[in-house]
Amino acid sequence: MGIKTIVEDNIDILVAGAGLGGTGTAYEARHWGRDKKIVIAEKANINRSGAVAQGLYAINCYMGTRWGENNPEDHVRYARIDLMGMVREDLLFDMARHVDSAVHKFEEWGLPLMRNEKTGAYQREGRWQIMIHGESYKPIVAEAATKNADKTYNRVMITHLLMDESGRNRVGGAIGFNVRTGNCHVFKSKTVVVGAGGASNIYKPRSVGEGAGRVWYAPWSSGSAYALMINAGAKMTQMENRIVLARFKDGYGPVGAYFLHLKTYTQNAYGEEYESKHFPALQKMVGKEYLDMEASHRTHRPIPTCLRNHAIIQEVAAGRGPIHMVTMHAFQDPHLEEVGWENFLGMTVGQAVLWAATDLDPKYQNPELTTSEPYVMGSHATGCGAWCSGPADVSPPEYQWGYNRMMSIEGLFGAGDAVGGTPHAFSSGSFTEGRISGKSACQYIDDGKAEGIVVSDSQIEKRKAEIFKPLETYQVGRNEIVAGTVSPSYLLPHPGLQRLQKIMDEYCGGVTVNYMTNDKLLNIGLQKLKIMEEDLEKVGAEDTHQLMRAWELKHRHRTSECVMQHTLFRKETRWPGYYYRGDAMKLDDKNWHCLTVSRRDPETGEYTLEKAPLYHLVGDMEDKALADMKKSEKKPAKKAAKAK
Ligand code: SFD
Ligand code: AMP
Repeated sequence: MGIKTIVEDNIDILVAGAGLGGTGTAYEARHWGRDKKIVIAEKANINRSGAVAQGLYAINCYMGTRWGENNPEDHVRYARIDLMGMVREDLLFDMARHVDSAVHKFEEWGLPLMRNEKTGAYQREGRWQIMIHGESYKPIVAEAATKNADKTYNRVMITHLLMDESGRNRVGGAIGFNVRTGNCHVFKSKTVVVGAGGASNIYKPRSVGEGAGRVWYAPWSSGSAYALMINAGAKMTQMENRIVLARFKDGYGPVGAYFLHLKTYTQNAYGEEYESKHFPALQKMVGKEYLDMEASHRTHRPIPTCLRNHAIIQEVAAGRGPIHMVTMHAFQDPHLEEVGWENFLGMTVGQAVLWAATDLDPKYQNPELTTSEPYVMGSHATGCGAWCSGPADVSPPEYQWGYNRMMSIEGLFGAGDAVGGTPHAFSSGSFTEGRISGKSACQYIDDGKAEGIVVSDSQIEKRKAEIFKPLETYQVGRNEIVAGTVSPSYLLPHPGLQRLQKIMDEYCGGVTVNYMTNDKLLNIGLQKLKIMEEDLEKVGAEDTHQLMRAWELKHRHRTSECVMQHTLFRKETRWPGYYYRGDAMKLDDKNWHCLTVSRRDPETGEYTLEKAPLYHLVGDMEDKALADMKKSEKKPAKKAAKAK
């Protein structure tokens, strides 16, 4: 075929995608595997890749155990409430008990963490979030990873995992191509840790036309983590749990710092509080256990993210939109005004630029909020991802089959968005999961589990032909026409993406249908995705950049199919505000208090779905930290009263 092939052999740990999860893996694997060969394959440049490319203004997962703030159990309870009960408590607990040490490392490596001048503790934004000057967050963690890896391949997109052919359900490496040179890259490895991130742009975004490309999660998050694992036959969990986010309109600026630190609040177009109006009906849908305003008030228990969305969606549908974030009060305080702007300058520059460009000064005008299109990911207020084995000391037998964070395929591990059932990990928790995977992978190799892996040349040649086919399809088809964009014999990646987004939007609960779907729509959608898959055989790529787009599209398509299958399987509306099953509008604990697990057969393409038990390993009682928080909140109030 005339394409240069570069083979990297005898790898112990291959990191496929080095964002926050993958960098954690490379760092930790070196500690436990001084003698191990660690190689990173990264689609972009590790220094500015992934969701944290632009930086962040907060680390959203930090227990603060050192300062007596929270225990890991508290965090499990919090995430469980936020996700309407559906989390892998073993994995969450395991992440939470280690996350603080990752954050302390970040500080050691030079990340500026803000401090509370009075207590010396890290400056809290909210109960779990600490504030950082985080524009350079990604280069800092990237340095730790590259220094510990034997080799970092930038600009190499992994398209497939390679499988062991010795008769075991075991991984043998990965294959892909350099998006600049077009070289084929083969990685023969004893273990692979997938850290290739979540998926944006699989649903039609609100921003189209001139705004296209502006989305909340990174536009380059192409669902590769999911597609690589699904195509290899790994079991997936909670893929129906896509996330919708309340965001500042058009710039997609996050709201956490505003709600939690600036103490801003929302109101409808007429200046009214609207959330409580929707809660009685919502309580009927989900039950008192999941929405109890009185208890929330008493215990400071947050309203789940999806239910807050629900109130916005309902209020706008009732004709009382837009929803505004009331910033005008907070911004009168010069310090809070500075924080408000800096929050975006360090994380979502586009939001600050948009406000400046449209003469919107939040000090004098309350900006609009909206609910975003859905995203598929596993580290924010959502837990899509692979079905992974948990830690031996905590996990019940159904959750534990060997090595921590190993998937249902031997030697295949995951971190961050790739791992299912672990929401609220965010950047720090994803890095921590990467560390856990790196350590486990070393143990797996040291236990002799990776002996005798066979990856034949014919497997590699087959994949290679598949990877580069879009270049050939374009070259041949291009001769049939005068202009390059519309051809009878090929489909280009961008129109293909728009087709996918339209299907997901209309049939699987996107923005144009107000997040509504049902069994009929889902079945039609699945049929359309199947037909689209046939057409994806004819995707054409003009150059290696478009070849990357072609593979991103294929990965997004596979991720979408899995989301659609899961959404059809879970016959209830578990997360109102994320999506609604019109044919099953209530939360149904009797039948669906369970996790969902799927597997796609790589040979036939057929999915098998099953229910997995949902174990509540952490008790329900109100935690000590909450009680302490309530006490400390009362003190300043008394002081303020005295001062007056
Ligand atoms: O405000 C391939 N996130 C936030 N986390 C926080 O801790 N605080 C915040 O303030 C956060 N907020 C936020 C966040 C993200 C974004 C985009 C915004 C705001 C605007 C979330 C975290 O960023 C997120 O949880 C982690 O980054 C997840 O880590 P990980 O490792 O699962 O994903 P990644 O970092 O995106 O990295 C993926 C890497 O894989 C590469 N890649 N490489 C090879 N082959 C392929 N086929 C590949 N496909 C992808 C990518 O290039 C990347 O390097 S707030 O909203 O809450
Ligand atoms: P966001 O900026 O929306 O991505 O959220 C950042 C962090 O703040 C996450 O941990 C969210 O769960 C949390 N958060 C955002 N909004 C609220 C809110 N209204 N109440 C409680 N927590 C919130």
